[in-house]
Amino acid sequence: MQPLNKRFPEGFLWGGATAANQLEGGYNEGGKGLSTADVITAGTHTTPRKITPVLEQGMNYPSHEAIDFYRHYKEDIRLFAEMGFKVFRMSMAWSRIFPNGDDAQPNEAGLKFYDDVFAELKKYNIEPLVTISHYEAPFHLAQKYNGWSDRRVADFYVNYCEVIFNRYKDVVKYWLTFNEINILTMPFGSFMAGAILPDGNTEFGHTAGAAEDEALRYQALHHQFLASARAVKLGHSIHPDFKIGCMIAYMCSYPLTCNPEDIILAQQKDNLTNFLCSDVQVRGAYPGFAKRYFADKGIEIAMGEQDEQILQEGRVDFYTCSYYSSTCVSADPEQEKIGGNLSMGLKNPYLKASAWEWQIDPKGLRWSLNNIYNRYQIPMMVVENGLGAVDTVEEDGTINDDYRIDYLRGHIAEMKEAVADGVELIGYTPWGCIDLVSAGTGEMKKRYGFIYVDKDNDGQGTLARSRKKSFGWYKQVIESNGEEL
Ligand code: BGP
Repeated sequence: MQPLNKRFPEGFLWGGATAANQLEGGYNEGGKGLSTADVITAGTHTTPRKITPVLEQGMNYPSHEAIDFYRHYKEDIRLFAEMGFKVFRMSMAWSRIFPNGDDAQPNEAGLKFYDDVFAELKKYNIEPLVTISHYEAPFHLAQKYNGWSDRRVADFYVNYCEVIFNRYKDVVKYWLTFNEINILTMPFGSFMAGAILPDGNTEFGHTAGAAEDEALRYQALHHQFLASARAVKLGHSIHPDFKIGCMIAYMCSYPLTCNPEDIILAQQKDNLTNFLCSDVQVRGAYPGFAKRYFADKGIEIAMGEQDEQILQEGRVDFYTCSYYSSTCVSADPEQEKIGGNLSMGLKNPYLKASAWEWQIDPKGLRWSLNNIYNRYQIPMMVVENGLGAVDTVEEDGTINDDYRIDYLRGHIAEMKEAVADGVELIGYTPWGCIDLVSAGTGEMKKRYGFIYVDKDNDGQGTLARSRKKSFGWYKQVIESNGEEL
């Protein structure tokens, strides 16, 4: 027996992750149409965001300027290169390419913008990892078709894919069809992930929670599955070397106790929230527990005759997920009062939480990676992970984000353990490698970056970039391929 080599593999893809609507700005420049993200106002941890179909004067819509990557991309990519990035996860704004989503022709200026971004990445040998749809769609598709609830939106999406696959086939190899596709199963995902307009109540994240809403979300999800599968098949026909993956918000939920009721509940939650989508995207068919759930809830998914075949023929090449925290579940409703209720589940007495109540659990990442890999045995990437925190700029301009270093160090160490366990992990792109707008709250002060951006919650600031302490630390992590943590 060889001694165990506890190291990240050679060629491991170290980098960082972002999304267009949280980063780019230039929301109405270069012929871009309004996207669903562009009509959501800023909020805070305690005040909800609002969806305003007609833009209101004087309102702060964080996506409109974001951190203006639109104009700063050269500077930002230079900083990523300085850290030694091998890969950069970004998304494309669909409405930059098809301003309305259902246009006959793509917008050349939008395509040109990404030509320029990819050329800049190429200069530094940074591999792009492109999310085709990250929490946005052309707003027109929401207004005219009620977003993904309409099957025709899948055709528009596939058309968009065809255009970008052909345009960028020589510069982009890694693609993700939908960001955190499983978020569409949750009430707050309707508009953000599904472009489904809220009925009456325009509070971001709000749906009536009624049974028909759930059925509509699963129908919309089915349309995204079809769109994803068709994109995979099409992508492979356009370039056989394309690697096209799924992306799941992996939510690690432990049973609160060893009561078998809690164990079953945790497993059910793992199945429904984490594995339903990846089973369809990786294995090409709905799992039995999904069919049972639909039957129990009286949900009937309208399926076309070819749909099963489409799903089967469009299986992804690799699996990716976000991982931020873990929670607990209990079959005992009293536990909510006793144990403490976090926004995402029950408190774990062994863990500390971030200022936004996200529990910090590096070991949960090792557990999750093993759990996923045991099921699929295909290459995996962690494409989001990180600590959202308030940073302080010292008088001398330094930002000493040791808490962020601690968080990432712990998670990278556990990824290394997972690699030693046999998990085929090929890359890691921590979230918000440069400070950007929070997807959940619309805030700027919830920062994840190695690079600080001078902008506050009200949208004020110079947008100047500066290196945090974690910048130098991550550079050394990449240089040493994860040996120096
Ligand atoms: C994921 C999203 C990202 C992102 C991240 C952090 O769910 O894919 O877009 O922003 O979470 O969340 P937040 O920005 O709410 O802190």
